[in-house]
Parts: sequence; C-alpha cells; structure tokens
Amino acid sequence: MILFLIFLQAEVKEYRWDGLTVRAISDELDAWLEILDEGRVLFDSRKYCEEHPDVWMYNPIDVRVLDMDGDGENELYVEFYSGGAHCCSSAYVFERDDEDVKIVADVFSGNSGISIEDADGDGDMEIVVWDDVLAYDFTPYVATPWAMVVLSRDEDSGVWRCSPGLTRLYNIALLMEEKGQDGYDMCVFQGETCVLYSSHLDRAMKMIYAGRVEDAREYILRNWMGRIPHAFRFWKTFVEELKGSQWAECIFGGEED
Ligand SMILES: [Ca+2]
Ligand SMILES: [Ca+2]
Repeated sequence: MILFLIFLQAEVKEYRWDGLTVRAISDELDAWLEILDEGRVLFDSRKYCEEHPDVWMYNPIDVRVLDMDGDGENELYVEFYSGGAHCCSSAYVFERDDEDVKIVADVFSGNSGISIEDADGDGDMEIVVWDDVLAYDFTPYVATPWAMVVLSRDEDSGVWRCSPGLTRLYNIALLMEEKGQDGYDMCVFQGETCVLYSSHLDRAMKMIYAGRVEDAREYILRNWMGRIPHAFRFWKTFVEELKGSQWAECIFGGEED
C-alpha cells in the first residue's frame, strides 16, 4: 500500500534525445535520471552513483537537449541540485556512443550554480561555474569570495576542461565591471582585529583568476588593517587555500589556450 502511494506521487518529466527517452523522475524518496532506448535502460543515475561513490548526481533540475560541441548533433546536458541551503550542484554532458551513452563533461561545483554559454563565440558551448573553494574559510557563507571558472571542450579528448585563457578573460571582465561578491561585506578577523573585508578577498581572488597574482598580493597588503608582518603570512594562507581548488592547476599554472 505504501509503495502504491509513493508510485502515485512520482513526478516524471520526459524529453526526447536523438531517438532516446530521457526521464527526470522524483518521488517521495528520491530524484533521479534515466536514459532509455525503447525501454532498455542505458543509464540510471542511482545505479551510476552506487558504482561511483564520489559522484554527486541527485535531483536533475535542468535537462537540455542541445548541440554542446557544435558538430550539428545534439548532446544531453543535465544539471543536478541537491536542494538545501547552498550545496550541492553538479552538471554532466552525455554523448551518444554507438548503442550506448557516455559522459563527456563532469562538473561538481558544490556551493555554486552552473551555466552554459558559448563564451568565445566559436559555436560550441562552454560550462561556466563559480569556484566555491573559499566557502566558509575566512567568513560566514554569505560573504564568500567568488571567481569564475570557464570549462571548454578539448578538441583531442572531447571532454570539457578548465580553460586558462577564458577563465582569465571572464575574471578580467568581472574586475572591469567591478562586480563584487553577493551577500554582505564582512570583516575578516585575526583574533579581535578586523584585518580586511571580504570584498578585498573577493577582488583579490578575481585578480588571481585573471592571472594578476602580483597585483592581488599588492592589493591585499595595501588594504591590510592589522599588524604588517601578519599580512605576509595571511597572503600565504590565502594562496594556499586557493590552491585547494579543483581547478588550481588551471588557475596557477595553466598554459594559454
Ligand atoms: Ca554535438
Ligand atoms: Ca565556445
């Protein structure tokens, strides 16, 4: 009887993708994605998560059939969002692979949303995310510093990776627009001393992601309100925290593309 009631409350959204059926399903207990070929299940996000414990793929909120790589054939783009205060968001791009499907983009953005756009105007889609690496580090969540990361399709492998060049350009644009963090400007404390504001960290983070590491250092030191020797230590800590980003290699050491 209970199972029957749950079945009644299931909500199914259905999409067609190149002869396949894509279903975003939610019931009282779960919210998942299925891809079917005439009734044969090619992909089930619940099964995939069981097989890949590190993967976050819960509650598909944005399902789109579109040409992600610009070759004239449609791919399937799916964004998942767990619900809750901020976390967690992830996005996947599925491609047809003979009789099967395969994942060619796999983005976990944690506390921030994900969007897609043709960032460089060349006909394929980039995936744009805000890096949440500093969430909860120096301030409460509302004052989190953010910078953008742009993932573009690698021609050789066909998978989406962080693009150093586009990431820099996007953050240069944010700095030019003087677009700051959302939420509140809050003190960053050392003991009882307010040494910086979160808006300073936000701007410094964008400078670093724009490729201007030295400018960011100078900016932090210039705005420091505590004892000067501590500023150098703080800068080191700040950079170390940023190097914890999943995209650190692209931000700090990426080649031009
Ligand atoms: Ca395509
Ligand atoms: Ca593009």
